[in-house]
Amino acid sequence: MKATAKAHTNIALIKYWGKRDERLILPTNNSLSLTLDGFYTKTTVHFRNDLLRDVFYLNDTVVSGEAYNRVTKFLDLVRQQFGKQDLYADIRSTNAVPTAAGFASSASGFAALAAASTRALGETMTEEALSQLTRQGSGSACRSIYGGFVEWQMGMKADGSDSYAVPVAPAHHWDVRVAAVVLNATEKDVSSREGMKRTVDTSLFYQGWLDGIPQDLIDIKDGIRHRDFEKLGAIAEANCLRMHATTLGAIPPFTYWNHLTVQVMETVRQMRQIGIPAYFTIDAGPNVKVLYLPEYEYKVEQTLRELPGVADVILSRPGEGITYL
Ligand code: FM0
Repeated sequence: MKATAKAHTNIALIKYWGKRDERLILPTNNSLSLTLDGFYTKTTVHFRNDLLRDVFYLNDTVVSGEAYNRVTKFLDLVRQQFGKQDLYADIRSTNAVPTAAGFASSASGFAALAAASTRALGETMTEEALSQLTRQGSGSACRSIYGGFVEWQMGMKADGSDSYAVPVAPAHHWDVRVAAVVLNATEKDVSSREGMKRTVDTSLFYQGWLDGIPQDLIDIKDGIRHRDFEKLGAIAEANCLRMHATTLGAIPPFTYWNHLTVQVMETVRQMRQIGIPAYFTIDAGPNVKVLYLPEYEYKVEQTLRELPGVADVILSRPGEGITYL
């Protein structure tokens, strides 16, 4: 009754930003991401008859509070799905993602937890079913089941049975790199969950965000198919800007950017002006991810590291989907 799985995080190029059902985690739009090899979570789940509650260790430290509650709530779903209501687990996760740096460790975390917990119960699941289950832990996590370029199809059904990720192109299709720029002083005050809810409920710009999605998806998939980096980068950057624009139209308004965020965005634009193809994308926090091609790696990394306020630059390649260890 024990299994270990590894999952990588992913960066959204077309963002998931808003839910139509909060309990089942059903989104208002399709999203598309690239799985990254640089950041991953390894999780061992051991169901044991002698436990009266779940115990969860992250990087060898026992976890309580909100993070613990999200994990046990997710395992409740798993237990319910497979009729194992009274079986509790010892869960050990290690994150090769700087959790405190504001990276979405929830994507790799819930994907690894879903894979390890179902395998520990002896269940073999299709990737589609695993993605559906993972989605209910954290929406963006359902894309981490697959490697490379992945689309989360929002689905139409009220029960969520048609809302899961599908592969678009494997990791080896195209070596697009991502530099994660870690900024100093990144206190995150609005979670993605809270931020997207406020935006859906109140932002005057939300409909505009939704209106842009279908064309973005068509164009970015075309860019991926033809390995057209300028096309991929320009669409990802514009999509990110429109997502962040919705936060400015919310009541009360908010933004995830600080002055260092804007400085990195400006630097990326300047790199393009001198002939370095680089594009940015930003999630629900101030850190910036920069997309580039391998031949520009040295220049991109040096330029970003020289900026004041940059604590670290972590480079990543396309990564693989779930693996069992
Ligand atoms: O990854 O409420 O998955 O598509 O990262 O747990 O379903 O943490 F930029 C924001 C991720 C949102 C875009 O939201 O939310 C993306 C974001 P949950 P998530």
